[in-house]
Amino acid sequence: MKVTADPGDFEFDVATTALVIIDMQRDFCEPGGFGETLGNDVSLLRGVIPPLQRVLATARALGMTVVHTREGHVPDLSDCPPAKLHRGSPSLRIGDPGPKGRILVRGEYGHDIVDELTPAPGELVIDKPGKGSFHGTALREELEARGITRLVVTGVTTEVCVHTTVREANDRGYECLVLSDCVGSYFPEFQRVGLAMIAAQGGIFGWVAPSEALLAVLPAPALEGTPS
Ligand code: C5J
Repeated sequence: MKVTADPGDFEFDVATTALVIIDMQRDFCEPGGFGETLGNDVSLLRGVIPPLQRVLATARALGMTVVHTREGHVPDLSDCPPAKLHRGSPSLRIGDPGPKGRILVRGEYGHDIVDELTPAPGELVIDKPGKGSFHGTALREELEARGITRLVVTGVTTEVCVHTTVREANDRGYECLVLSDCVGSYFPEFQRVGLAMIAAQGGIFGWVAPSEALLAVLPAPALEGTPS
């Protein structure tokens, strides 16, 4: 299959491509979490959810490998480098109690994925201590075990965890397609430039396309209640 993308067609097949959904956690997408403690308007990320739901529904119907990631730390914060813990002047720091539980701590309500995109049984959930999805995780081994060579990358935020993951994936030999309307930033300028950087120079890190371009080449999933 070929998706019309920037800087050119992205070729893939369903069996060897994973949908990767990065950090669609309450801590980033809802008030009272990590994103808001840093002074961000979290409502800017909510627009990603509807197109991502459509892509996720299609991926599930086609039996594609689906990977969800979550950024966060173990409760004693032993996997959180002091540099990350003490940086900046957020209203609450990582590990502090907030309205959705301890900020960016595994097992807390705020650390989990938003209701609209709850992982289905059998889907991979990768807990990561850093911005990249490969650093400090078994993601590479999990992908290799499933014969995955290409990634369709979505989630938040475009210029931080999405970018870091695409760069890590690129260095590990994965071909990445980033869906422009399924990734989000708190900063419209970073969204624009972040996407441009991926596809520049002949696709220095990968390809970029809107989700409709991908959905146009995938078989439409059967609608619930529709006779087959
Ligand atoms: C950030 C992320 N922005 N998921 N994390 O700290 O992009």
